[in-house]
Amino acid sequence: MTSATFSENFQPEQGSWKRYFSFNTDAKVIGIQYIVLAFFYFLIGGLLAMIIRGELITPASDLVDRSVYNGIYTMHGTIMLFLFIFPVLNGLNNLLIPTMIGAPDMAFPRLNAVAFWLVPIFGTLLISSFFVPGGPAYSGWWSFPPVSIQNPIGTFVNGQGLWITAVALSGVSSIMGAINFVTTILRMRAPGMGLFKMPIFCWTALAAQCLQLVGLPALTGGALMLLMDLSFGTSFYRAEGGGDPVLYQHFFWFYSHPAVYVIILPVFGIFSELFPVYSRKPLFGYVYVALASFIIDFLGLIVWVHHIFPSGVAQWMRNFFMFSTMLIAVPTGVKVFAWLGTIWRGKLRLTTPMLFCLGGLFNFVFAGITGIMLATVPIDIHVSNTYFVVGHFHYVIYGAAVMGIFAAIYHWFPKFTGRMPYEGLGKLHFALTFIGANLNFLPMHPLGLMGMPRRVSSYDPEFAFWNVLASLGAFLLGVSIIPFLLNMISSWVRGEKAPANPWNAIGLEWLLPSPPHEDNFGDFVPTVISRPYGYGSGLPLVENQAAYEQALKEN
Ligand code: HEM
Ligand SMILES: [Cu+2]
Repeated sequence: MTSATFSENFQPEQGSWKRYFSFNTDAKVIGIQYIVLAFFYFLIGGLLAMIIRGELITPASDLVDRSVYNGIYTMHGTIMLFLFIFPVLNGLNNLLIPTMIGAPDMAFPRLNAVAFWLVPIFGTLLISSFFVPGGPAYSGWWSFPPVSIQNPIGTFVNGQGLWITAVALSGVSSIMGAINFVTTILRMRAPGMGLFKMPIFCWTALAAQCLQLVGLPALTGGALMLLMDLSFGTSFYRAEGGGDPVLYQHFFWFYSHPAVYVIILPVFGIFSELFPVYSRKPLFGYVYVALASFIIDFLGLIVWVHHIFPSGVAQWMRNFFMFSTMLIAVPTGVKVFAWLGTIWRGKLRLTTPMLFCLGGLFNFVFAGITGIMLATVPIDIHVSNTYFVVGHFHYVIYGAAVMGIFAAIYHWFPKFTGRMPYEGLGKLHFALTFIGANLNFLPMHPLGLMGMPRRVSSYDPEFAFWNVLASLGAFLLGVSIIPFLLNMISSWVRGEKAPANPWNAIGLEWLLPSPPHEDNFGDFVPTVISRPYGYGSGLPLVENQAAYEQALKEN
């Protein structure tokens, strides 16, 4: 479509909904495919969470069998991480990276589609393990040996085997994605967009995807060795055959600690994009926020042992990993202060996306404090494997990351669907989520300090009070999804038509019609002349900005 004229290129595209069910190589279609599929799995993972919290509302083990319970929390964790959070972020990357940097598509569009279609394949493999003899894997989402290399039913097809295969495939898909995102960001930016004129979301995506490239081979390789131990009787991790079970823990956490930054860095990017828009102020400390992402990367790669303090590691290692973990508070703090500096004395507009950002930031700061507590070896030894840990990471993941993702969805919804989301439903969704998440996950901290272990389906009655609160919070979170789904479906079908730039934001994607044309700017790629976030400065972002805005107005 390179023969379009300037104004044709600025007509919104009318596509058929059928392309969302096809092997399509347009990054915007793939992005939406990822996001919708991820939310399908979110509902399944959420249903399992409801069963977990339903079981835990009373001290007795009365809702599901203990062995079923083990399978349920394992599948909850695995689905939420590998089938919800990573796919949904890849979806945002697909939508935002090419449009934000002025590229027509990803660098390798077919590879991109293949990476996406692997998700329903390994998702089906994983979910089908509910129906194989012996049920799904039950050794937790980390699958530590020796539990994970027991093959009690002795067959090749079993829940644990399916789990490993799915996780390995997820690794393959994410490696494909990472190669694509890194190449796209480094090679396909619009003229004039030097690295320090790039939106922060692209910086954080770049940092996150570099982590994927370093960490995923360890996870994928480690998982394949686990599969061999499980199915072919090798002894990589089998102590009786001379293997070392702790070796697996190193492989696993060498990836899975950085994975938390793969999740949270893009959310930092979202905060950095949205706070300036809804405060009408430039991002405070742009350069420091950008560079802090890579300092977090570096530190994130040398802290993984904090997950295995109690598994028997040398004392010097404990000290080293305790201090390296604590150091991450510095670049993270730089970002938090930059956001506070951005909203400080700004003209705040409390729209749905802004509320999700503020709530997410609040929860993130709380999670940061409990994170420093966990990094301290004596505290960690005390609360490790208790509900304190479950509380901490759900504050990070639900409280901050999922909230940030909702913020992003509301903010960019008009751009990619061409329709406005409903504010009232959005605010209701926010209120239920914020209250539900805090009610659900705050009580897990006193529970952990009191000594309630995780991964149990029954507990001492002294823990009952906080568990009831947590379960009520969980059910509230379950309900919170209803206004969200209602909003997404009804506004997409018959919401008000969205203008090109409904929030008055500055950024290349807002110079495109809503929804953008298949090849984005086509032949009319703008030349970037200033830094992003020039709110209040009056400086144009690109050459001939007025012409772009005029063309948009005429269509
Ligand atoms: C309504 C929302 C949620 C509730 C009520 C909930 C509840 C729980 C509970 C009670 C456990 C502990 C299971 C146990 O140790 O016995 C758990 C584990 C876990 N959750 Fe969630 N969760 C929710 C959402 C999420 C989300 C959004 C994610 C990630 C995106 C997530 C990731 C995990 C992980 C990784 C585990 C560890 C699984 C394991 O122990 O094997 N959860 N969740
Ligand atoms: Cu960690």
